[in-house]
Amino acid sequence: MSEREVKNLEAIFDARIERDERIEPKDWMPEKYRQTHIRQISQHAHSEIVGMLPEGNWITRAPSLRRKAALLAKVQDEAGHGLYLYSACETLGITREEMYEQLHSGKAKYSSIFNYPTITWADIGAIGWLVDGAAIINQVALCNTSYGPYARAMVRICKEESFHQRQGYEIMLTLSRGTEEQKAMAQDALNRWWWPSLMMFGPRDEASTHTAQSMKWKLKRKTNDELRQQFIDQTVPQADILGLSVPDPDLKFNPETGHYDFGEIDWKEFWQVVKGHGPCNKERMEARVGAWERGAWVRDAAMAHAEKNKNKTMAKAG
Ligand code: FAQ
Repeated sequence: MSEREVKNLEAIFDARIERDERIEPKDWMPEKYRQTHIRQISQHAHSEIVGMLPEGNWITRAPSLRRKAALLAKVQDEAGHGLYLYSACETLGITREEMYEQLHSGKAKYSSIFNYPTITWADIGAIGWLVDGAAIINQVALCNTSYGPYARAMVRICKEESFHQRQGYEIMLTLSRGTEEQKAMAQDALNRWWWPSLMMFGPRDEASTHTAQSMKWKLKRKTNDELRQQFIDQTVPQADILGLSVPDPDLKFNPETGHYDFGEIDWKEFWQVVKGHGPCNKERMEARVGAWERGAWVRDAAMAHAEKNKNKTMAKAG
């Protein structure tokens, strides 16, 4: 294709973005748009399946049958979200195997939040309330993203995430209205999950590599800082209802801006976790790589079965 032809296609593409038209898999798109989407969607998919691990840790120890059933369903939903997202990403021309390889080799990232341990049952409440709460705020904006398959996956995922958030909040409510020990356990979980939840939204806008371009392409509809502020404004009143205190001495409602001012995030900790040195990075990767290796015989058997069926069908067709 000549340079002029590419320029023309780019102009048509930019105009479609400007008109808020959805870009679909067979449409022409700039290579950088495709690559940026592969990066973000695959990292999002990896986050869903790695995100199953901290909660999976509590399925056998949930305090009642009702809690166990709800947690099991939630973790299964996360596997489903991973599958929608891997499928959406495959429409951009990358295979599932390539994506897994990138996760296992450390080339692709997954959300920093899943590198923290789940020490008590209250952590399951805090994850639902805070981590799913943060995920919804980020993902509601993505329901309107410019790439069709990603936007459609997000609509479905958000419906399920709002159930997850409520089950987490209900655990926190039960604990905070329980015995002194239970309330202390809920407060301890909030203390440990608050700051990592704020980090989920990514670096400050001025330190964000991709935000400016992703906003232009309408991949992102809101910046990292805008979403983080929205999360804080929404979550602090929920903590008040629980009677728990947010572990930030600088947190204060600002009547002039109508938002909460908050303290400095420990960005050194964030980047350490992102670079693989968080409390559970090693354990998470061992679990994922181990599952992939142990599942090899299942994949081989499924492929052999599909091949056998294909041969049978061809023999019948004559
Ligand atoms: N963790 O330039 P930006 C969930 C990286 S789903 C690790 O601002 P971007 C559901 C970033 O990749 C949670 N790395 O990047 C659930 C980039 O590095 P790269 C996941 C991070 O992409 C709940 C570099 O820093 N959600 O929780 C993080 O424009 C409960 C520079 O950053 C999504 O993935 C981080 N937190 O903005 C499941 C949502 N933040 O790739 C189970 C979709 C940034 O150049 C249980 N993703 N980095 O090497 C997004 O909205 C965006 O990708 C952001 C980051 C906002 C996460």
